[in-house]
Order: sequence, then C-alpha cells, then structure tokens
Amino acid sequence: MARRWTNNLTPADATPRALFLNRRQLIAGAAAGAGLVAARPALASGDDLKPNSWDEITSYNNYYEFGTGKSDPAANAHRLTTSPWSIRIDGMVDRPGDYALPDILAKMDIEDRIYRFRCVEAWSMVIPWQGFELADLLDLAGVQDGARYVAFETVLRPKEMPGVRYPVLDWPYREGLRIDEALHPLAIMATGIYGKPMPNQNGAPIRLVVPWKYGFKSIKSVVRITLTDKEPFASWNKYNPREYGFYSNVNPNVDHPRWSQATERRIGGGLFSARQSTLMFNGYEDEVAVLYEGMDLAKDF
Ligand SMILES: Nc1nc2c(c(=O)[nH]1)N[C@H]1C(S)=C(S)[C@@H](COP(=O)(O)O)O[C@H]1N2
Ligand SMILES: [Mo]
Repeated sequence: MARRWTNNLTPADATPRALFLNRRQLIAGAAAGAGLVAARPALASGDDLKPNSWDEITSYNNYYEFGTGKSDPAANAHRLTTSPWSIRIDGMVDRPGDYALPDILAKMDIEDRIYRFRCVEAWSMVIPWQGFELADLLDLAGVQDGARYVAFETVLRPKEMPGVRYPVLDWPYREGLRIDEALHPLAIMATGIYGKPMPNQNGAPIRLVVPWKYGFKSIKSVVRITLTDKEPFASWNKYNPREYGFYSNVNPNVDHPRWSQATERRIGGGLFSARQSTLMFNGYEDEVAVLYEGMDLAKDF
C-alpha cells in the first residue's frame, strides 16, 4: 500500500466559505505573481465543496434495481441483505477467489474522501465518503500483466430487488474501467458516508466511486470484479452507446444528445438557485487528464 494519495478536500476546506474563498485568492495571487495563467476553470462558488446533507444523499438516489424513481431506492432498498457479503475476484489475477468483506476490510486503510458527484442527468452533489483505494483491493488479488480492463458486477437478487422484474437494463448491472483508470488513486471502493456504514440505497455494503466520471460508472453493491484483456460489458453503454460512452468522463464540452452537459443543478441548492458550471473531469482534471492524453474525448466519450 505504498500508493497513498493525499485528499485535497477536507471538511475544513469545504465548510467555511470565507476561508475557502481566501484560499482561492491566495492560489490565484500566487499564480499571477509567478506570471502563470490559471490552468483550470474557476469553481462556481465556495459552496462547490460543501457536502450535501445526509438526508439529501440518502433520499435522492439512482438504484434502478429498486425502481426508477429518485425516492424508490430509499423506500425499497431496506430489503437488500448485505451480510454476509463477499466479492468474487477472478479473471487475470494471481489469487482468484471469493473475498469475504470483513477479511478485505481488515487489510485496508479506510480514509475520508470528499468528492463531487455528477450524474449524467446533470444534477450533482458533494459526498463525504469513507473507503479505500480500488488499487489496494486489486493488489490483494494480484493483477496479471496482460489485464487491460476491470469489469464490475452488482448483486442480482430478484426476491429483494423489485425493480429487476422490469427489463430496464440487462441485469445484473455491470460496469467497467480501463486498468489505468482503475489503478488511479482517486478511484475508491466506498463503504460509508458521513462515518456511517453505506446506506442500502447508496450501494451497501460496498460500491465503486470514480469521481471524474458520470455517476452511472460508480456501480453499487459490488459482488464481482473480473480482470480482463477486453473492454467489458457496461450496462448503460450497451443500452444506448450513442448516449452513454464507455468512458463517460464528465465533460462540459461534450453534450448528451438530448441535453447540455455544460452546467449542472446542485441538489439542495434551492428551487431558484443558479445552475453551476460543470468542470472538466468534474474538477479532477489536474489528477486524471494524463490518463487520456492523445485521445479524442469527443469521439471516445
Ligand atoms: N447497481 C447500480 N449501480 C448504480 C446505479 C444503479 O441503478 N444500479 N445507478 C448509477 C447512477 S445513474 C448514479 S447517478 C449513481 C447514484 O448514486 P447515489 O444514489 O449514491 O447518489 O449510482 C450509480 N450506480
Ligand atoms: Mo446517474
């Protein structure tokens, strides 16, 4: 576990607005003094990093296995049995097998990560997750040299999931990352929010969080992770490849065919609050742009 990334957002950064604005002025001032041009767009406001409330985060959800309405997961996901839980890690790994969640957690450093979260539907939140780096989990299984992608699968339990009787998606919900994306220190497996165990509607007991991609890449209630040399099946991409790319990096310059991705509505911002600008890679451009050098992001969206 040598690869540690220092969280650049802390509750101290996120809450006091005056302090945050001060920090921005300091950074802007330093850049100007050094004759540099700011490398990234200004944040919409100091409130950009203020975490959403527990109620907002746990009552406005997308978890289609429990229904397609935003309040369906909070109403129905209590039916999901989350213990015992294990993750099957297989494919191109040295140590394939069923990894019991308590055994995984015993080996991981759980950290706080306050991340922006941007749904492809153009709403957003800021969520204070607890979790560990996906790379550390992949290390447990030992990724083999030829592995180029990581495939993820959500649990499928028709008796507990009222939504899966409808063929909205080709269940189980599946997602995938390129191996370098999966090994990036910003990609985490999240086990909690606000210091509490992950609520069922948010993907208990353990889910992926990839903060620079649209929310649907952050697959919930993960039971299987497969290392492979081929681009894996990804539910939304397969459902409509014209609308949902395999990469689905947050990008204000590439619109969804049916709506603009230039701005977003921050949940809890109030009925009349202005929409805010969507940031390239959801504000994580400095950290992740290197992964996509030489790629045409309008084509490989
Ligand atoms: N298994 C599964 N994972 C999922 C989804 C889903 O329907 N099923 N919805 C995705 C979408 S579209 C979003 S925006 C986020 C929502 O996460 P949240 O409810 O914790 O905010 O979960 C993603 N992960
Ligand atoms: Mo989403």
